[in-house]
Amino acid sequence: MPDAMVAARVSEAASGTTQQVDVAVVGAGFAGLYLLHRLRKAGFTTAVLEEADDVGGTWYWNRYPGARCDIQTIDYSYTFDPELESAWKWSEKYATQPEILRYLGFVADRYDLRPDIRFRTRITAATWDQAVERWLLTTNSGATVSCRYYIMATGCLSSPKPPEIDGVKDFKGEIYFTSRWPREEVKLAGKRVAVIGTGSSGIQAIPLIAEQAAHLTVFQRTPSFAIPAQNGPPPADRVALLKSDRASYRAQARDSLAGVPWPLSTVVSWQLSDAERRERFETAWAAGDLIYILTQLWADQGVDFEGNAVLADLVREKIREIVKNPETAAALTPHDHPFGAKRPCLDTNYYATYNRPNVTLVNLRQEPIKSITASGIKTDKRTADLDVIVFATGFDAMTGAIRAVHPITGRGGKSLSDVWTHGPQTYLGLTVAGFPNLFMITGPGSPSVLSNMAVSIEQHVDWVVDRLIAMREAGFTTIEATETAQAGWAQHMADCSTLTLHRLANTWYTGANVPGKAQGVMPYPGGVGPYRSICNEVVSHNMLGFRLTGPNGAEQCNDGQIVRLQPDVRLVLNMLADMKLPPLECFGAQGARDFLAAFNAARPAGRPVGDVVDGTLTVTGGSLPYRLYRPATPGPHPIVVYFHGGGWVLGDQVSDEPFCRDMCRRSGMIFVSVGYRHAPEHRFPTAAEDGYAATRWIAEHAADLGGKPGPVMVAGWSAGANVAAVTCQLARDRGGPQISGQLLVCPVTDCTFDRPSYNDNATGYFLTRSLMFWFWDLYCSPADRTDPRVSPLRGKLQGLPPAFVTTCEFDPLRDEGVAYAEAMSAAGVPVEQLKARGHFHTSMTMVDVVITGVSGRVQMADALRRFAGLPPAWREGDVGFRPSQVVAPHEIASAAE
Ligand code: NA7
Repeated sequence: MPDAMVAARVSEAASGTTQQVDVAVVGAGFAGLYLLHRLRKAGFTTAVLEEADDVGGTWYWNRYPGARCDIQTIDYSYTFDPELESAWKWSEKYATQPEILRYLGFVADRYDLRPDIRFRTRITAATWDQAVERWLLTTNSGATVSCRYYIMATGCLSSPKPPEIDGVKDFKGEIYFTSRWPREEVKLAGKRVAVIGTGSSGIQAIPLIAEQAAHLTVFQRTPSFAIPAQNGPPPADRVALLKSDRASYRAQARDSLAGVPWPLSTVVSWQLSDAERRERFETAWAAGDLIYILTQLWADQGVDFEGNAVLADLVREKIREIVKNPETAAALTPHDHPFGAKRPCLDTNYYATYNRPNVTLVNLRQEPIKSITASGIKTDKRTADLDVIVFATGFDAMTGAIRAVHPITGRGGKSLSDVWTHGPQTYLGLTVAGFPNLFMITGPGSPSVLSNMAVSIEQHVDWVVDRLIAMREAGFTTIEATETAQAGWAQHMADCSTLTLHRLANTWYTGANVPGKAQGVMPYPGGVGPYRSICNEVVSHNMLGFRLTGPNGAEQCNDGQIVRLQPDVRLVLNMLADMKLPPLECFGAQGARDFLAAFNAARPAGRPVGDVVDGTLTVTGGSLPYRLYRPATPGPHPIVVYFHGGGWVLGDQVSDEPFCRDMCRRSGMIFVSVGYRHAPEHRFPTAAEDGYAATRWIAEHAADLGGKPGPVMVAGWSAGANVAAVTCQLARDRGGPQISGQLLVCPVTDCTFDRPSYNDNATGYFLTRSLMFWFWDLYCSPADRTDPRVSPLRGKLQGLPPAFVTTCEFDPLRDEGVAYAEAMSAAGVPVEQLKARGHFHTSMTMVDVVITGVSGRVQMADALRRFAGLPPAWREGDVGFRPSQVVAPHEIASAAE
C-alpha cells in the first residue's frame, strides 16, 4: 500500500473519537484477513488493527533469505472460496516469502479488505468494560476503539525472543534478526557473517547466506532434524489429486491429523522388516514433505520411543552421509530429542553447506558463547571476528504475541498476563474464562503450530464467526468460557500430551526456549480432525462450557467438560460408532464368536516375545488348550495363569494375544492363557471349575513349562478376571495351589446390575448393559447367580492373595470391580487399585491402539513383579531420550493418572 494512503488512514482514525465497531481484530495476516472477510459478509462492523504498514502478518516480517513455507503451498492456502483457488496459481511446491506475501496482498485486494484495516497501529491496552459489555482498545496512535468482540489474530510466532546474550549492544557491525529482516537488500557479499540459531529460520537462511558471505560461522546450540525440501514446481500428482475433486481433497485435509490430506497410517514399525522400513524412509526422503514423513512411515513414530528411534537413526545416517567432516556431522546430529518432538525443518542444501570451505560450525554445547564484543563473538575456545551477526533465535511462541504485547484486562480487573503466569489456560485454545467476548485464533490449546496453519485458521475463523452470528440471532451479547470447561480442557490437553512425544523435548512448543517461561506442551497435540469434531460437539451440546448472556437477564449456561475420555479412547469409540455395528448379542453365540475372531484379525498382532507355545492341559471332564508366552530373557520365569475376556461365551486362549504378549514383555513372566470352556454349551460352573483346575495343572507342571516352580499368579480380564478371582477363592478353600497374587482387570464380581456404572455406561462404550445381560443369561441361571463361584463379591474374602484391581471409568463393570477391591481390602487382603480415568472396558487390552493404556499396563506389570518378589522391570526405551530434564513416559503417564 502506498505510504500516503497509510498516512491518510492513520490520521483519519487518530482524529476521530472512539471508533465503535462490533468486532476488532488484531493482525492482518492469514487469520485477520479471512476474519475480516467473513465478519463483513455476516454484517458485523469490523476494524482490523495492524502494526505493519501492509498485510501479511508472519509473512510480512519474516523476509530473511530463503524464507519459505514448509507445508506444500497447494495445502497452505485459503480454501473458503473455490474461485479464489482457481484465480491463484502457485509457482513452487514450497513458495518463497515474497510469493506468499503477494498472495496475501492479492486476497486483500480481491475482497477489498484494506479499507477496514488500520495499518501502523499497535494496541497498547485492551480492557473489558462490564457495564457496557464492550472492550476498549487504546492504540499507539491515540485513537481508541470500542468493540463488542475482540479477536486476537496475532499469529503463533510473531513475538521475537530477545537474544539473551551479553554484549549485543557493543557490537559495532551490522545486526539482523530473521524475524525482522529489513525490506531493503542486505549486502552480505565479502563479509564475515555469523548466524546464531539453527531452527527452521536458520536452516533456511544458512545455505543462502553461505553463498554470499566471505565466511559464515554458524553458532549452534541444539541441532535440529532437517529433511530436504526437494523443491520445484508443485508436484503433479498432488495437484492432479486436488483438481480431480477439490472439495473432497479439502474435506480430507480438514479431517486429517495435521491438516494435509494424507491417509491415517496403520502399520507399526515392528510389523515391517528392516528393508521395508528403509524403503519407506527413502520414499519419504525423496518426497521432501514434513507431513508425509511425520505421518506416513509407520503409525508409532510419533507416539512410541522405539518406533521413533528407527526413523531418527535413518535421518542421522543421512546426515553422516552428506557431511564430509565426521566431527561436524556429529555436531549436526540431534540426539537429545525424538524426531518430530522439536519442530523438524525442511532444508535446501543445509547439511551440504557445511562441506563448503567458507563455513564453520561452532558447537555451543562444547564452547558456549561468553559474550558479543565490538568486533565479534567470543566463546570459551575462540573469538570470531565478524561484520554481521544474524540472530535466528526464534520467538516467544504461542503466548508471546497475546500475553506480552499489551495488557489485556478482563472481568473484575483480571490481567491475562497474571492468569497465565503458570502457563496458558484456555478453553479450546479459543477463549479464556474471565475474559468475555475475547477470542484467539489458533491460540495455545488449539492444533495451531502442530498443523497446517491455513486449515486451522479457517476452522477457527469459521467457528468464531458462526458463533457470533448464532448469538446475534439468539439475542446474546456476551460469551465466556466456564472455569469447569477450562479445567477440563487443561486435563484433556495433558492427556493428549501423554500420548505424543512432544513433551520429551525442550522446545518452543513447550515454552522451554524462553528463560523463565512456564513449561508445558502449548499446541493441541490431538490432531486437527479430532479437534474440529470437539469444537462442533461443543456447539451441538448447546454451547457446552460457555455462559452466554444477553440484555434483560437472558442467560444460558450448559456447564461441563467436553472431553472426558482419553483422546485415543475417544477416537476408537468414534470409529466403532461410525461402523454402526449391530449389537453383538444379535449374532447368537457362534455368530458373535465368528465376529470377534474377524474383528481381532484386523488389530495389531502384538509384539514379539521370546517364545510362543501351544499345548493342552488336562482337567476333569477333558482337556483344555492353552497358549504360553515366554519372555526373551533367560528363565526360569514366574508363571501367570491368564483367563481371557468374553462374558464366559466368547474368546479363546488366543483372543487376548496382544495383551498377553505385552504383559509377558513388561513383567518378564510366562503368561499361560487358558482356553476354558464356554457357555451356552458349558454353563456355570464350568468356566470357574476349568479355571481352578487349569491353575492347579499349570502349577503342578511349572517346571515342565519352563517356569519357576512354586506359587503361580493369576490374571484375567472381564469375565476372565471373574474366573481368576474365583480361582483364588477356590484355591484357598481346596488346599492349593499356592497363588501369590491376582491381577483383575475390569472384573465381573457380582450379579446385581443396579450400581451407578451399569446405568451411566449402559450404552456407547462397547460393552453394553444389554450385552452383559445376555452373557449372564447364557452362562448362569438366576438361581445360581449368588454363588461365589460366579459372584465372588458374595464369597468369603479373608485369606486371599494380594490383588491389583483395575477398573475403567466408562465401564458398566466399574463399580463392582471397585466394590470387590474395597471388600477384599476390608477383609485384610493387600489390595492396590488402578481407577483408569477416561478409559473404557477394552482400553487396557487394546495394545498398540489405546496408547494411553500403556501406563496402566506398566503399573499392572510392576504389581505382578511385586507379587513375585521382584523389583520393577527396567524397560528399554523408558530412558532412550533422557539427557537431562526429560522424564520417562511411564512416569509422566502415571503422574497424569
Ligand atoms: P526456533 O525454531 O525457535 O529456532 C531458534 C534457534 O535459535 C534454535 O536453534 C535455538 O537453540 C537457537 N537459540 C535461541 N536462543 C539462543 C541463544 N541465546 N544462544 C544460542 N542459540 C540460541 O525459531 P525459528 O525462527 O528458526 O523457527 C520458528 C518457526 O518459524 C519454525 O518452526 C516455523 O514454524 C516457522 P535451542 O534449540 O533453543 O537450543
